[in-house]
Amino acid sequence: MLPESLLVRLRDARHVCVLTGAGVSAESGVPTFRDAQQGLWAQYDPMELATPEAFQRDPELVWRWYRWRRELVSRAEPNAGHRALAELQDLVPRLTLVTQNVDGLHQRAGSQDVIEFHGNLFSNHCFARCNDDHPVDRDDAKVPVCPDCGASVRPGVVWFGEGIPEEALNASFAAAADCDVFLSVGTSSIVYPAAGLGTIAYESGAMTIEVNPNPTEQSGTFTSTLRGNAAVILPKLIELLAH
Ligand code: BV8
Repeated sequence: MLPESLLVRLRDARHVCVLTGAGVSAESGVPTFRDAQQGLWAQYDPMELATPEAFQRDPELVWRWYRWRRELVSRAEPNAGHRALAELQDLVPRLTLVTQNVDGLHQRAGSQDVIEFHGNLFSNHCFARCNDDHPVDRDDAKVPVCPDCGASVRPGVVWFGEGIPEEALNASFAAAADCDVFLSVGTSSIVYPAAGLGTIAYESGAMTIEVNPNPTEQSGTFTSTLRGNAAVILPKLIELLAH
């Protein structure tokens, strides 16, 4: 059951900030980042592939992995958890949705102004960053070549060791510091700086809630935790909030 104190705080909130991770897309059939990879990719550790060094070492391998993920995500549908967060934006005066996910499922569920903290699977850009926009529909089987400078084209995601896009970083930190309620949904709270947002919110006086079927490294730092799946807990939260 959901704590009455959370419903009271949500009803009175002027600004709610939500951080989502791969667990929100789990019920859409998209493996979480630390789930065992499927098929051919079971032999690879995502941490080893999601780096600029991996792309420089073997661009075709990394490009194929992202192409496989794009195809998998294209076949997936947003789930009740994504849809509940899209409804939440109409139930509170201000909602900031920050996602670590690169699958675009929040936007397909109807969420507006999603902050994509780690970029998006369906955008590509020149590896030499000669000009940051390339046709989104470049999904060739082989690594495309930048038409302007001849360097490789790479997926438009933030790899380990790369900085978060400045606008996304600043907007997310500001929202965490300003919100009255912070929901951390479906993330293991391992990857920084995203994993630091909950603490910023808590130290700024917000009520912070972790929604996750499993405990995480940061469970003890939240005001409270709701143990369960996002696609179950979030719709229940919306139902109670809307009535
Ligand atoms: C950076 C895009 C500096 C690619 C990803 C301290 C400060 C700053 C950096 C660091 C730091 N300490 C360490 C670092 C380095 C590193 C880092 O955090 N490493 C970790 C491993 C310790 N951070 C970085 O490199 C970041 N860059 O800070 O660089 C810098 C600054 C300026 C200039 C240059 C450099 C960049 C990190 C971004 C990496 N890119 N993704 C891609 O997707 O291929 S991160 C990747 O992990 C995904 O985006 C994923 O979202 C993210 C986090 O994982 P989760 O989403 O939490 O997923 P996970 O599988 O772990 O957990 C799923 C959870 O869901 C579980 O808890 C499970 O229980 C739960 N769950 C399951 N089912 C459900 C559910 N929950 C609800 N409902 C369900 N049904």
